[in-house]
Amino acid sequence: MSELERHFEATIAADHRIEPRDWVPEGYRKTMVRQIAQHAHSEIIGMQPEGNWITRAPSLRRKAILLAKVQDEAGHGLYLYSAAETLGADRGELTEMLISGRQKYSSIFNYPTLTFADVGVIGWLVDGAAICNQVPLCRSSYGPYARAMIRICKEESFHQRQGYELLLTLMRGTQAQRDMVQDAVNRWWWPSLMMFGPPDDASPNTAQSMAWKIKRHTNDELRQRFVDMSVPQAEKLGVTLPDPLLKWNAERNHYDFGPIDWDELKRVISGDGPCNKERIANRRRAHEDGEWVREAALAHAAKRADGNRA
Ligand code: FAQ
Repeated sequence: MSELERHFEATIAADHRIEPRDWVPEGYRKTMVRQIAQHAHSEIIGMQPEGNWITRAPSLRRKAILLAKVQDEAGHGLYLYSAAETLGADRGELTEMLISGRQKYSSIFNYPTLTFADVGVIGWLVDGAAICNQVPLCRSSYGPYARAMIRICKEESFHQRQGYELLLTLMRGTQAQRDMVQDAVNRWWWPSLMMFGPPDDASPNTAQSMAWKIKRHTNDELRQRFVDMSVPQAEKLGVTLPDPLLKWNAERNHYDFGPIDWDELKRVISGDGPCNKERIANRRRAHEDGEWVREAALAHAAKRADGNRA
């Protein structure tokens, strides 16, 4: 083992952070770029389902909150692309990989937002699942990613509360509003459980990512934590989670839950979810429409560099 490899292994074993200056094995770099890029793409594509409701928010207050939330997602995406750049990735290339379907983003953002209650349920369940998954990533072994997670989790936590508060308000409203919330919960519950990824025995990356301390828990551990956390919140809200097998198991000290449709996850990840084509087409159009801005920024930077040389 070389001196560099020894240093890498010792840093991981001591639970210290790997920094951009450190040598890393190629597999570690690839895994980190893959995860960070997928995460960044998810934040950027994740602006679309809720962005769909900005112009139709029911009040100025709800519009202002939603605008702020969607802007936060953009910030998270840019922050994460910067973290990927510290590993030598090129932001332009990552965007190309996204819009050509060569890199993934979270399955959850391929579902449609049919009513304003979906905005509340995304905040409650989708941001709730994101927090559950990302709080342990604050201790991920790659320093720039772990530090990005601290700020992102703080903002996600605000997002989750706004969603839950929106739902509490709707549940205090008319029967039609309560039905709208229940319908949104019925549609988003199972896709939220799928956000945690395939089950552990079908997750090719978990073992190595745990050994490198990139991931701190397995997909199934985090999914269980999310179910346990969500059941009392659903009770307080007065909605039913759409799973007849959901039941407290005193022996395991956890809720049991019904089987997840893994074929649906596979379909959605491989491009065949309800909104995949629309999401990518929108992202591609935005990228192409922004071409002149990138050109102008490059021309401006070149002029400034020339000016500095003169
Ligand atoms: N969707 O071996 P594993 C947000 C892929 S939150 C799509 O288990 P790994 C906030 C996986 O990449 C959402 N693909 O993989 C927000 C791998 O692909 P590859 C984003 C999935 O990496 C809220 C293959 O399947 N959060 O954006 C999914 O060990 C509201 C095999 O899977 C993150 O990205 C899926 N659900 O574990 C924004 C968190 N699951 O490349 C707007 C960071 C798995 O090998 C509004 N990421 N795949 O072919 C992670 O924690 C991990 O990457 C996992 C997957 C847990 C997602």
